[in-house]
Amino acid sequence: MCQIIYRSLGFNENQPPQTMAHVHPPLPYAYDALEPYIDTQTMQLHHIKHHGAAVDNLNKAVAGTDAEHKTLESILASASAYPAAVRNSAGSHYNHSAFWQALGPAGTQPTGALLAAIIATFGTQDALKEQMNARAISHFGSGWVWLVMKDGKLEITSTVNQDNPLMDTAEVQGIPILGIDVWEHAYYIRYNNHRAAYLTNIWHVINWEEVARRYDAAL
Ligand code: MN3
Repeated sequence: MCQIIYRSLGFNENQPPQTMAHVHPPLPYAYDALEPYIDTQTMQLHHIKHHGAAVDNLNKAVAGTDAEHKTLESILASASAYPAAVRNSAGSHYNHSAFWQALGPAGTQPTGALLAAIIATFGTQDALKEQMNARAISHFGSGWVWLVMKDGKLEITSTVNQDNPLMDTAEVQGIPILGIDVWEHAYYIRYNNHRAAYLTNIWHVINWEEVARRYDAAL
């Protein structure tokens, strides 16, 4: 299943070892595509500077170590075995790559098996949003809130810093279906300290087609 996730994010595990350097993928839409919910300046800084630095730091942190030729998924699955610089930058690279793809211009809605699972688990789509937002608002400091598949069921969890549910260190391990960045850099320019307002608005720009695709792949 991890292979599917890995490929689905555009990484190619078949690259020969000498070209295994981790690559910063381009944003799959324009920097202003999420306006007015996520502003252009935030998207530029977040994608180019924050995510770009994570990829650079990851390549530096693994250089000359036994992690140098490991896939990103392999590093995450053994996160406890690596120093903080590797764990943080690998997590950041995975989390942000998945985040960009799970966002997109407003207008999509959950459908099919994903919608059925949301109704079965949370009652309504709004209840899912409310529960994820409550988890994100109560999350202290920087981190991510997640919708994961665990033992065949949807579950909400959160992780600190750049950790994620694929890491062997995660309190709740599962397949990430949707991750929302709750670091201040994700919202501070437009929303200042109003994390709740950011969380209310981000649901307008969730790419439900991508989220449903991940759910189907995880089944
Ligand atoms: Mn971020």
